[in-house]
Amino acid sequence: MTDTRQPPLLTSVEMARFVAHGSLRLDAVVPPEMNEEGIKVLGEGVPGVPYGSRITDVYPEGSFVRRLLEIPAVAGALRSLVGPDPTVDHHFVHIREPHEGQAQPLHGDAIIDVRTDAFDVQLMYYPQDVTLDMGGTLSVPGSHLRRTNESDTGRYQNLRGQSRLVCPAGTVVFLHHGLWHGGRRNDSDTVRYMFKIRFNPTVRQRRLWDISDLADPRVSKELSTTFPWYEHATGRLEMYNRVLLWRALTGDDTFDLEYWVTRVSNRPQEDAA
Ligand SMILES: O=C(O)CCC(=O)C(=O)O
Ligand SMILES: [Fe+2]
Repeated sequence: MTDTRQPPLLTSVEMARFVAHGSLRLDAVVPPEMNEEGIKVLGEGVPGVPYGSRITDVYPEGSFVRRLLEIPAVAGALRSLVGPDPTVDHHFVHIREPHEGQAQPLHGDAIIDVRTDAFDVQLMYYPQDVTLDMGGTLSVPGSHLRRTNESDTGRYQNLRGQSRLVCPAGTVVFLHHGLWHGGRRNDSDTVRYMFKIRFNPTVRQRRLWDISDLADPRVSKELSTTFPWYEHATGRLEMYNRVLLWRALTGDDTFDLEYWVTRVSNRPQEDAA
């Protein structure tokens, strides 16, 4: 039996990597027998659930989705990112038909979302091997804190550093809700399945992961990652916004990279003597 009370939590370095990249990829964490079952379950369709549903209400014990969420690596990542008992915003089976002839435009899954201290995650589960021509999900690393509204980025094609998902069966990817992404065109002969669940946190997203390595210098290194599509100057805004998010996630209001947030928050209130 899987023990979901003590799932392996993310480390601070992994969490910082999520804050920089806007995604976390767990390759082949779902075992082959479950993937076989998953293709069937997704092919039959998974009926929608009301916004704000509890996991225990909509994914009964023993059901396919519940077992997916109980896989230790999946449970640990979910708990580290959004905490215990997140609610289900919505879920959907995304199918890209063979030779369907079109791709989904680049988008973020939020029309208006200006939160700086909280985020939702989207779990994406791929039950089959996804090859380059099968329409894996395209995403733009480091784009999640560049606020745009839903499909306003749809005009952009092929940003430098973008990633077209190619993965082994049983891969689960978690996306920050702001990450720019879109299903690619499926040029293969195979139907591509993906099951998405968006989760809303029900607790403050503070120190929910394994913080024993919080002082590891690799945390700042991860948070300083730049991506090839960033502009020389504006690209630094991403680092600035990561600092704000890292401060919110850790509760450490002194954390900074290169004094950027420290400078910008310097607004002395005392009059000169
Ligand atoms: O089909 C895909 O790969 C992506 C679908 C999508 O954008 C979404 O689930 O929000
Ligand atoms: Fe989407």
